Amino acid sequence: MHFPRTMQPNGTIRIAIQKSGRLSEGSVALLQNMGLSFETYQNRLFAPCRNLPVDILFIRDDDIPEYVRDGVADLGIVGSNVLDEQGAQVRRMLPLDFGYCSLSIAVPEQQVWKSVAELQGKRIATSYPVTLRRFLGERGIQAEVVTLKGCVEIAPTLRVAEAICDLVSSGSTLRTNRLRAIETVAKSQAILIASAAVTTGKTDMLEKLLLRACGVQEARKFKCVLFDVPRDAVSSLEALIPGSKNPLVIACADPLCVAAQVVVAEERCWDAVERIRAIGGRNILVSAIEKFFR
Ligand code: PRT
Ligand code: ZN
Repeated sequence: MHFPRTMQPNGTIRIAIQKSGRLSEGSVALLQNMGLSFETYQNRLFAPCRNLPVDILFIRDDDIPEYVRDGVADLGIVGSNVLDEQGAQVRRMLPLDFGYCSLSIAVPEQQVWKSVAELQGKRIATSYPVTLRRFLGERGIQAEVVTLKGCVEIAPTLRVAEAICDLVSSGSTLRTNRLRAIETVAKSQAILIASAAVTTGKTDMLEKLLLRACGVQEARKFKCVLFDVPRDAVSSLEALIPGSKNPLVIACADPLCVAAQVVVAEERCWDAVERIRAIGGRNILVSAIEKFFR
């Protein structure tokens, strides 16, 4: 695909995201949360941002590493599985906490094989031949890698291969095809990538965008907890709630009570609520954080 130069006035940043697929929604949501304002109508290939010198390119996910490597796009969002397979020379900036899946080796349910070591001399069908060969090589397993573009899961039924190596998320495709995962080759999630060679004149804007992306991602990991607590219990907060160092404490009309605010990791949130209640905390409000810059 060819994007005319006129679409990229000097200094304008280009961000490549998947046009239509599993990463599209998460990618658009991230960019919008970063304050980029652009249209997402169907069949779009290109959208200029209204409020910043940024253009969004909508392309196939497999093309994203190459676009970023060649500097056609400055930033991109792609699964780490694609990066690993292509070995593209790009900078991995930030894991994005969506598009989770694992590249797994699976065998027909009725087979007794329990580990990849038992696949010596067998054929394994995959769309990820580079990653699979590397994995087999590291384990000293001599299996034949059969490269398929898609529909890998039917390879054992068609007797094209004895096993497969494909992406798995819910596992329902494996179950439907009466396959069983026996080994994880790699885990994957969406990643923000950047071009290794940054064009002069773009550095400031790129740094701004990366700061915004980090702020959005960081916010997802934490909750803000606001509550009333007896004044004499405040000193125990720090010991009680990991990460609540230096809590914000505000005086209340009742001199025996204060309002306190702590930021806690999402996974510790329920625990924190119980601990706050245990020291007499009440009116506990737990809210999402939209952006978080440490
Ligand atoms: O057209 P384009 O080339 O852009 O899209 P695509 O069809 O190549 O990609 P797409 O949208 O299927 O996947 C894009 C990226 O999403 C992948 O590169 C992964 O990083 C990520 N991802 C996350 C997945 C899955 N989960 C996933 N489950 N990609 C593919 N799958 C497929 C898998 O290949 C298998 O066919 O879904 C099936 C298994 O899913 P479950 O839920 O049944 O286990
Ligand atoms: Zn693809």
